[in-house]
Amino acid sequence: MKYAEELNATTLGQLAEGDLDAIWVRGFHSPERCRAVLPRVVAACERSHYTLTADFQSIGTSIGEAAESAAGERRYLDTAAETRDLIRDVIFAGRLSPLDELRLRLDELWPDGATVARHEGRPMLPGIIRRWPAGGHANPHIDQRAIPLLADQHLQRRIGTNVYLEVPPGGSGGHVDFWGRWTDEDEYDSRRRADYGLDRGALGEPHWSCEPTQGDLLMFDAARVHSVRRVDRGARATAACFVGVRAPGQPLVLFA
Ligand SMILES: O=C(O)CCC(=O)C(=O)O
Repeated sequence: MKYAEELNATTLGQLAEGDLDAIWVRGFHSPERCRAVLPRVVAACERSHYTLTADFQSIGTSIGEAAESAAGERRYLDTAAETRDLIRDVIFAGRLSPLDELRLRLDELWPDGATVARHEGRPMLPGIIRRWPAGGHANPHIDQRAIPLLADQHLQRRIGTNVYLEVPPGGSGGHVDFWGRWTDEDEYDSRRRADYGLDRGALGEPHWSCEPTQGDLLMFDAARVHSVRRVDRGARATAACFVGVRAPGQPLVLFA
């Protein structure tokens, strides 16, 4: 895995082209500002009802849930604005959230700007908050491009994007583990577990493991199999979205 430690026009272009696997920026958001929002993150996550798994919590309805059924897709579009406003107005309470800040930076760095993805004229969700209490994890998976809601975006690459608002104490899990790139999404579907993702036991040792610290930003090619290692102690919370790369001459699109 090749990664850069700075987000700039060059590294963003390399990640979009597949010449880099990840960009890991330490201290993208200050730990103090992360800590300030945690009580509201915990409260919102405790109230959430994520439908895909009990392995972690996720507020609102995510693109992963939208991909599961037509009803999920409708719920996603119907709730996107209220989830966006909850994150902006209640959780970040008037201060710029790290993902809103990232969107500004991407808009400035990418030749054709960056914007929130739209589906049939309706804005998609620009970001989400997830939380892993102790014991939480996420199975190895890729984040697919071939889902109905993304069809009209014609994505060339889907970049997983996470800012770490809370991390477990060092060495207590929560690492992001990476394996190889999976390009055939139909074959991936045929190997999927009944709930989501792949069996970790079938993959062998990860090729790279990232143990982020509070406030870090990690962007990576979501076609690489990745997982969240079990949180042994403490908790882990992220502000997360995807950055979609389209054909040359098109803006980047953000969705969650
Ligand atoms: O929380 C993370 O570090 C990775 C989450 C994840 O699996 C993803 O963004 O697809």
